[in-house]
Amino acid sequence: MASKILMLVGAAVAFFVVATINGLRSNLRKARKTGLPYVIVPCSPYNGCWQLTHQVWVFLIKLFPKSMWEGWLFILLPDWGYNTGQEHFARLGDSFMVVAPFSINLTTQSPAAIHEIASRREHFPKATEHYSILEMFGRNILTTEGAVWRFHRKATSASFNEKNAAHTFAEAIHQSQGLVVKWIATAESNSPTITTIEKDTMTLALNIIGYVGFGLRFTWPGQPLPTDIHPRLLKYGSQEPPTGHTMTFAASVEGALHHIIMLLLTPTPLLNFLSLFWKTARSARHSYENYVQYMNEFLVDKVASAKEDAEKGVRAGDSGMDIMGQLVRGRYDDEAEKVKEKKTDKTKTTTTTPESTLTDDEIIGNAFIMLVAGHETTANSLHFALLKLATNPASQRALQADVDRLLGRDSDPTTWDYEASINGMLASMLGATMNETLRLMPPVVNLPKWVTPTSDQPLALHETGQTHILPAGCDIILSAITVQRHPKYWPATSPDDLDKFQPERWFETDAETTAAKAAKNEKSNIVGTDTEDYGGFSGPDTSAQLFRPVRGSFVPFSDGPRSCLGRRIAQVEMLAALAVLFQRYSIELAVDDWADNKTVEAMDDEARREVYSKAQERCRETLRGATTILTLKLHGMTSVPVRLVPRGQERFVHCVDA
Ligand code: HEM
Ligand SMILES: *[C@@H]1O[C@H](CO)[C@@H](O)[C@H](O)[C@H]1NC(C)=O
Ligand SMILES: *[C@@H]1O[C@H](CO)[C@@H](O)[C@H](O)[C@H]1NC(C)=O
Ligand SMILES: CC(=O)N[C@H]1CO[C@H](CO)[C@@H](O)[C@@H]1O
Repeated sequence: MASKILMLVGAAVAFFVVATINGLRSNLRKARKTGLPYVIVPCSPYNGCWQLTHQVWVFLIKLFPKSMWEGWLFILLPDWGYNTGQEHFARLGDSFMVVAPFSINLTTQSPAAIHEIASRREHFPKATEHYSILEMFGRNILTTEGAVWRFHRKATSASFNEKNAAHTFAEAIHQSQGLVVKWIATAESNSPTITTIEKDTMTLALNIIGYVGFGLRFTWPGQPLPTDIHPRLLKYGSQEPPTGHTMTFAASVEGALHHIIMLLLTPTPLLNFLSLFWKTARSARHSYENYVQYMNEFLVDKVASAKEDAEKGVRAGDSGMDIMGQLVRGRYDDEAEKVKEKKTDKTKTTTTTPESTLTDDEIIGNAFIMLVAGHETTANSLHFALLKLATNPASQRALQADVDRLLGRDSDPTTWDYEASINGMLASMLGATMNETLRLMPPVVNLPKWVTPTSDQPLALHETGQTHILPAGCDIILSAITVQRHPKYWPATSPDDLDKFQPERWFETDAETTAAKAAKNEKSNIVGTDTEDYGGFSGPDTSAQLFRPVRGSFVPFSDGPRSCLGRRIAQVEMLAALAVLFQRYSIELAVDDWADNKTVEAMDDEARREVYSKAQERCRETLRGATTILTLKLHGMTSVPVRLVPRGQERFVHCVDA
């Protein structure tokens, strides 16, 4: 018996070894055929086993002489693009193959290749397998490809128009004012030290996405509920758990998103078991169950509202942003149309072919994906933007000057007009700060694509001047995080210049690198480009008067038909929040670790600059420690304490870098 088992194990091991060798050989052949440089690694970095145990292996591997591992080990380390920047690309070139026994990838930071791959959607589909876990509630726009994706994109993109962007602008202003109230004073003191602003930027983004996704008006603790809410929707904005629920809707969304990785990876029975004795699992389950219950009720309520409106002849999209509501109402639009026609007394009825609509699961799936896509991404970007401004006082002051110029220092933010202001805001230090933050710390660091499994695909590369044939089914990683610091495509004054936060670089119009010049004459003549209009904002990406990055070198929202549907919404949110905060306040790093308030009070400017420089250095170092779990952010317990102070009462940012 024992010998039989041994034989079986032996056979399994032998089989595995042979399969590994064969796999490696075959992938190596494919990689060589492309003519690109390649790196061989023992396993895929996304291998679950490696991800769980890599620290042990890395420790063991590093016991060997450096020359044995320095050429490939980096590939297997999380966030190598963020941590090592140009180092490995400088050695290997902008595009190289990664070969493992069971996987083969192209990794590229060539802007032209990024742009081309993102544009040729049918040749290089999105690698949706990486996202399939996000289908827990139903198929949706983010996780599908091909005809199904088109259908989801069409259904959801209807909400992303300029009218709704204006509504979102107003809501973002309102929500940012709630944030200011929270930050500026507590019962004990004014301008208290805020140990971490991340939790609050998450709440801000959640409150806004609650509006964008569901048409809800969430409130900050202590704020009165809005009065113009349909009674049916009251319970979703409630600050106390409504009857039948054990937590508020906002808390359930926050909890479900917070525990998303656990929820995605743990089968329900296991989660239920773990929650018997593990608090985190209990909290995850609790949020999840509440969220699911809310979503089901929501669907029923939205259907009821949609029916009422259809009877009145009101069409979807007439009443502010509400993606889920719009998806539900889409079903009733035909009816609304008929009612309208009757009312206007038309004799001929146009026969509209009813398109098939999304199922309940798909509506709930898309609503969830809007939360996932639009919550943490925006929250992180704002979080980082605020910290960068606190660390760079000169930029902060320039931004305030722009806010004064564009919107007025004493104006009431609730009177700001979207249409009149948004372009100026985008083209000012507000837009530059947003862009510079997204350049340095894009929430989505890599864009996963793959070569269609049905045929090899040619890809012409600028750098080599050659066309390379990529094997069918090959994975592709578009390295957003590194191309955005590529010295060949971004004007730089010193080697580390591109690692610095300098929003002013977005105004350097005469910094004409040859590449930038080329981009201006560039026509999109890529064969296979998917040029259909898939909705979302289609206005110009950058202003002609400003610095314009080479196409493919600035891709925080990706590029091509699969680019971010919420780009305009995200921009509007961030610009509104920055404008509200800096119109009347400054953000300073807290120096509590080096000096107490009394000591600071007694300091002259020189001493203030010195103590502030310690906080600046600490902040830069903390931000270098950001890591990716779904998005790039400060995970774990790290944070940077700051204070929000009324303008004119700054302790540091008025005299640092002055
Ligand atoms: C700073 C904020 C944001 C950033 C940096 C960002 C970035 C991105 C990126 C890089 C993608 C492409 C992902 C891929 O190809 O793998 C994407 C897709 C998407 N984003 Fe955003 N996003 C942001 C905010 C938002 C917001 C606020 C919403 C919704 C209101 C949103 C909705 C979506 C959707 C629906 C997709 C999928 C589009 C498709 O596949 O057709 N995003 N986003
Ligand atoms: C300085 O004062 C603020 C509030 O006014 C307070 O939150 C902070 O903890 C104080 N710092 C120290 C080191 O006492
Ligand atoms: C920032 O980027 C957006 C588009 O991504 C663009 O419209 C805007 O002009 C840019 N702002 C500046 C100051 O470069
Ligand atoms: C970094 C990288 O490229 N990883 C991918 C390589 O390809 C396999 C599948 O063939 C993927 O699972 C990895 O994510």
